[in-house]
Amino acid sequence: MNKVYIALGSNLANPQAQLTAALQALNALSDSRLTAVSSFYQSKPLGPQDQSDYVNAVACLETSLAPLALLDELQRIEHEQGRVRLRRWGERTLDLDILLYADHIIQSERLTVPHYDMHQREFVIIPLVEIAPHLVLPNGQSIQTLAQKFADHHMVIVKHKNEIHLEN
Ligand code: ROI
Repeated sequence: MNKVYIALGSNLANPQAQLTAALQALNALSDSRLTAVSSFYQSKPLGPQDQSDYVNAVACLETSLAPLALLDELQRIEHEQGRVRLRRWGERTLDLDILLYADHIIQSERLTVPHYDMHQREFVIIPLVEIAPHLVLPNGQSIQTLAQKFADHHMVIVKHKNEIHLEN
């Protein structure tokens, strides 16, 4: 089994419900099990400001799916939840990004892991440190060090992780 961290984001069509449905779908993947889910954070958009705030979270999935097989599944879930993406850096119903896949470094046409911009994004790093406070990235950087940069973030928790319940 491989430990994989997945970022979830939505700012259309009831974002909290989008994330909950996506977590349910991740939990139902074959040869996979969700082992941790962060709180849901409301965050200001990165990109054009004339769009709604996002709801973001990070989940840990233990899976034996290979990276591209997992990517196929994430894209299937995005499409099954009626993914719309209206413009580049714009609003979307659901984004599922592989942040980390075990300690693998992947640079292929379809997939870059670790996620190319994760260390710059408070809506990724803060939920990640919540569920994996001892994590070290493949380049040796600790999540604690990365999180220090966002110590004064202004995101609000809209659903606490203890309130997130998934069915089997
Ligand atoms: N901004 C926030 N706050 N959260 C996201 O998940 C998000 N996703 C995106 C862009 C448009 C870059 N901005 C975002 O894809």
